[in-house]
Amino acid sequence: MKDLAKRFTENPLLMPKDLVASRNELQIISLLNPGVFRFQGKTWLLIRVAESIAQKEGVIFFPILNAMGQMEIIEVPLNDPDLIATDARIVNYKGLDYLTTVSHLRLLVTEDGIHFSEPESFDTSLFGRGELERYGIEDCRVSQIGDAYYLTYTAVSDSGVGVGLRITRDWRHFEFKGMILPPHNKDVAIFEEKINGKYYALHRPSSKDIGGNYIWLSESPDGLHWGNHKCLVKSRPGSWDSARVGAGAAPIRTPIRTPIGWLEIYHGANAAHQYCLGAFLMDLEDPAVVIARTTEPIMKPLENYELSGFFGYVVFTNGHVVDGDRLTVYYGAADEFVCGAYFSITEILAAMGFSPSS
Ligand code: MAN
Repeated sequence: MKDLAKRFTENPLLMPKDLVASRNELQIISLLNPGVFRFQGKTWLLIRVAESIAQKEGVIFFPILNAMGQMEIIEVPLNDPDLIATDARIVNYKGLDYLTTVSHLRLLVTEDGIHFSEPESFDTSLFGRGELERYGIEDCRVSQIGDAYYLTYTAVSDSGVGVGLRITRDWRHFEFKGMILPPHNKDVAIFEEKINGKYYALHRPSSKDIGGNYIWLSESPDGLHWGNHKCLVKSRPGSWDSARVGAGAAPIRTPIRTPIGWLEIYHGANAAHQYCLGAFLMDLEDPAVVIARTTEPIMKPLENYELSGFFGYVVFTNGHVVDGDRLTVYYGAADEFVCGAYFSITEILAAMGFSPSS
């Protein structure tokens, strides 16, 4: 069965061997989940680079950043009875969770939307900083509000998974705003326009007990302090998004000529950790009102590079570019590659029951 995505024939656009690791002794395991923005007339990606050291047989390593921001490696024999290593992404050792890789963010630029390179005159790597980012920083959304770029990313440490914020105007200097939403939370997409004088953001708190992995909306007077939280979109039992849902990039005011709402592309997964994309539409004046949501995925893993990799059967997006009806989505495939696909916004709206004249 097909989906609504028109994948780039050049996919995968980026794979681990295309970039150089941040340190000699490290190797890049995955390139994935890019934030996307326009700057100086070009399209830029802020991709997640997941690194570890070369694996040896019979031993597992998991890297963490020490207080100086340098990587330290913990090494454990695979047959250690205190080790639970059933997921390629996370291990549990002596009752504590660790990631198998540490991620940083890397800046890339493109002229044609397809070929990317690290811009020479920029410091292209952003690393985790401080105690709450010891396991790395991941999956950054970039929202442009005026001339400011808001970077909201997953900050991981032994204290949990929360959301960090850095703000830049020139991609050379960054204001470090610390953790804006505490654990467990991720997938924060700030709206790129204020609504009735307030900032809005989608986010994804989760509870291990009552509740689930749902998309929430919150508002803020200043883009830093968030409140009036409302639960917006839930996982659906029996569906492709039965286990978790999370926002992609900033909502799109759409269609451009006659706005009917805020369109959000989101990811959903089932209990088997199979990730697809869907969409929902929020009211233009009051985004707490969800007008419509797609039933079937608008994109699902179909190509080899989506079905197998570091963690197979995954398409995940947190970055796109809008040009009229054309939505260019950049996405992580199989948690290992960066890929691109075009969508028609009209077709996504049609999948929710809106025709161009309705
Ligand atoms: C999940 C996955 C991983 C990620 C961790 C921490 O397990 O999304 O890729 O590293 O959460 O954010």
